[in-house]
Amino acid sequence: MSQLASLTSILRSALVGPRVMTHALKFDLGEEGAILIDGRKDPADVTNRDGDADCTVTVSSDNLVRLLRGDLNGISAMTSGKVRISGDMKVAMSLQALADRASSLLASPEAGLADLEHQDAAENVWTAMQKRPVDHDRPLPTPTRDIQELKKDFDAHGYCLIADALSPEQVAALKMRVTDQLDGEEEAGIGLKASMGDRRTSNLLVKGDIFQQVLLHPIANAILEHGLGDGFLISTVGVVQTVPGSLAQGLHIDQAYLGFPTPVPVVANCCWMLEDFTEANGATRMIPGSHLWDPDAVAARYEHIGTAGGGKGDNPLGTVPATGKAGTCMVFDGRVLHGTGKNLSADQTRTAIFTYYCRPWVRQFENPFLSIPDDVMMGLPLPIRESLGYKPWFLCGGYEIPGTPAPMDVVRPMNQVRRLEPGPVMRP
Ligand SMILES: O=C(O)CCC(=O)C(=O)O
Ligand SMILES: [Fe+2]
Repeated sequence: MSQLASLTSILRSALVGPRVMTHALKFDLGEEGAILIDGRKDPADVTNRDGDADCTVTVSSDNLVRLLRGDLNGISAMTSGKVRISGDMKVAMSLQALADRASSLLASPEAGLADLEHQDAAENVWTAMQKRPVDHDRPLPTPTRDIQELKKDFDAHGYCLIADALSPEQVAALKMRVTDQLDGEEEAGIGLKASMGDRRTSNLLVKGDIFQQVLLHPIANAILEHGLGDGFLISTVGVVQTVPGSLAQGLHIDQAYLGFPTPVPVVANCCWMLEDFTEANGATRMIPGSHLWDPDAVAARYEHIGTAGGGKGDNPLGTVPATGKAGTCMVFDGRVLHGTGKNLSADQTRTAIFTYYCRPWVRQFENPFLSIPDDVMMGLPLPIRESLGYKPWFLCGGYEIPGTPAPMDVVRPMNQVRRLEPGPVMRP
């Protein structure tokens, strides 16, 4: 919703109740439009018509918000030229009564502006819910860096492949760090071994600054925003390494835990290939287009996570391998059927980092406020901290409603919480 639309609706709500205005007052917001309050009617009519008024207040929409909140003094706003009033000044006097009503709707200084942003966020949800037209005749994805093509692949097939998402140097450094970590966890007896026999680890943000780079990739993030809308969260950052003889994972969808089908993706995953992905070494198996299948058809092919797929951990029938050179990134929709491929090779591994994301109102797999120590958290780049949960989205995720953003320089902003000590009368 635009700021004009938000303000219009706030003023309309503010005028419900006892009458505060008996004339017509217009806010001329310049290029942003106009708000005409016709107080001759009861209840007052609030529209964006640019009609005649007894009094016209020329002001920017930002300053109107400040004026109504009481952050901008009317007299000084007039002397500084932020507000100009023409016509009947007496009508302008009713502005105070209007501000008294509207200020509670605009709440506190941050919340006032945040409310407007929240309404934008709410609007984005519905925009994101609009199903996009899909080209069913589109050939299967091949690696590209063209964002429009990537989006089309993502929409049509449920996945797309970003070519050269990582440089050979980045791939080499990440692979070395990942392998050391997997070996170290195994030696320490804390290695996570999946039933398929592959090697896994997660919570990578505490296992090296080097992992931050994959979370700041502009092309991957553009596709994720296309799929999940703005404000998407990091859910987990992990590794899957197939080893010779490791089995195929059962076909599954990554958002299965939601428990119901969704018309748009609610989670999405990025697979950062640190080695060439081939059919032999266990490239991820995909069923292209299955993100758009009827839920019953998905359920019929769903083979659980683990080795249940095909019984013997063979690559499931009807799947294609998502192959690509080391450095390729596959972004896939949380509704597409897929699974780790079987490693048929005698001597190759297949290593990948998986960065997994969810819409901003979904619970993350790794709870960053439990899984990331404070000092590591404060050392993370701001955009990463925001997408770990520091940035509220709509009314979700602030430290007080309405979505109050946390100050960015502290881990737990307890000193910001408005605490009211119960006095004697409030005590039982
Ligand atoms: O290893 C892969 O190729 C896919 C892993 C995966 O789908 C998962 O763990 O959910
Ligand atoms: Fe998966």
